[in-house]
Amino acid sequence: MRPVTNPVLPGCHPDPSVCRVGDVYYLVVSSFGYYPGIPVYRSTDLVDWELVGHVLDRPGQLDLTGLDLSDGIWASTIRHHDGVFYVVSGIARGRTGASTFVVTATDPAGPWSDPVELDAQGIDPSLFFDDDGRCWFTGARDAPEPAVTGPGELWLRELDLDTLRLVGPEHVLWHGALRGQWVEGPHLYKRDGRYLLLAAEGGTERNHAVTAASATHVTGPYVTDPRSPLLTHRHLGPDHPVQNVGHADLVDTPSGQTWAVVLAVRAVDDTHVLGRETFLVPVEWSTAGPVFAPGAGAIHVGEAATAAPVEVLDLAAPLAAQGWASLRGPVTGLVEPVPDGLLLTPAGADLAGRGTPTFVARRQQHPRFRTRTRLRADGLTGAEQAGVVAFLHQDRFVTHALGVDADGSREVRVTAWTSAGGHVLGRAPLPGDSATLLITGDDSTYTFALETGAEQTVVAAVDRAFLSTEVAGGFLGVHLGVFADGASGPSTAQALVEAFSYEPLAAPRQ
Ligand code: 6LW
Repeated sequence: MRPVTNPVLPGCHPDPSVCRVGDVYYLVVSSFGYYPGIPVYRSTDLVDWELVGHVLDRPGQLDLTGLDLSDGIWASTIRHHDGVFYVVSGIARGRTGASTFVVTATDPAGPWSDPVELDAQGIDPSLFFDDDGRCWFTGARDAPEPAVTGPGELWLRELDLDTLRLVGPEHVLWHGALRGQWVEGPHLYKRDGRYLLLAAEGGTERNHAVTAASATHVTGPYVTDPRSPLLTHRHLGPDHPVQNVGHADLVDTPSGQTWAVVLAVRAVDDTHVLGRETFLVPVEWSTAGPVFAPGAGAIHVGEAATAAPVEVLDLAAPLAAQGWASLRGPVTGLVEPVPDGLLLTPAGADLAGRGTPTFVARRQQHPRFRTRTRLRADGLTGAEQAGVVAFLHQDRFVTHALGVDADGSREVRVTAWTSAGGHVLGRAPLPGDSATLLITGDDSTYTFALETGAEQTVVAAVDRAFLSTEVAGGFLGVHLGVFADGASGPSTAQALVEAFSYEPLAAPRQ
């Protein structure tokens, strides 16, 4: 096994779920309002992951129109049984209202089936295949009483694999170990003849924790593991660089070593912008049950996490295969690869709305980075603009775009957007039709600059906390991308993204 460099999936990759088939591991994460939905990653060592496809990549499978970007696809589970891959997931509308579905595939790279809706309330569905081949569905839903905040009850029902329907009686499994907040993210396993139930508790913020219970029968009764929480960073204080650890899924290597994938955030000054990321943690077994990160006490960020190569947008390959995504649906006709670039046509839908604007973006995956975008725009009028964006969600983003000023002269302007609208932070005149736009991020600031030859002119800078989850809310991490909006009707303007690169930057030497 290679040394673990955490996070193993940097940037917004929360709620990881993993399974193994032979020597190969497959992992899915939440995709919220992004399209295509539910990325599938493949690995042979649990450390290096390659994007191989998406579970929901046809409009007929997924309708996210009108949703808050932090709603949509939440925690899914991937499992493999008898030659078939299963993903159970749901479309969340608010933290407890979700429609739950199951999809299947024989190749995890796709195609996946159309979703089959399940008669299940709540969130965070999971599947467990018992030794006798029966499949058990578990999920998290509101508890009747005593009321806790968020889902407080983990429940189980059998899934009939022939009809893909939930059948038989429902069983309430557990109300968590901490009796506090958000008992969710259940996964069931069988170990040494006992059924092990893992849960995420405390909410996905600083109090997040992995807890456990076990039972002799799959339907219960489940007895709380008194060592719970089995993994958390809630006690390490706000200065620990890794926070919010929780939401574990277990997988065994072919030689019997157990690992957990969990979500966690990299916090700086008690805020994070990268979203919840996927970390890998070793697990050992004691007579009392699983021991997470044995002997280590805490999870740390690996050095190599900042030493990744520059990534260049490959115009000849599909955008989704390179980790680019749009908002709530496909952008056919709005964002089109052409021989000399990516053609953007300004749409009426804007980034602050709940539709599908002219926008594609990829995750910010490193605390320090630079994007460099060469853009040409023709015919922009009125409020139309085209450029680059550091985007957290529809109520929080910063655009760095070509447009025209009140006199009709070309300019570049940087605008900070909140739910109250846009606030222009800086402007610079633009002599021609094209510009090289830079976004640079570090531990304190996002800087938006114009590059002319060897010269860089800063147009505006924004405090990093402006784009953080702690300040702006939501479940997401910053994405970096290109967009065109502001059209009041069919637009004759067009923008061409001639080149885009994303470059991780090393930390300054102390
Ligand atoms: C996920 C749930 C959660 O479904 O956040 O706070 C949701 N907890 O486990 C979205 O990631």
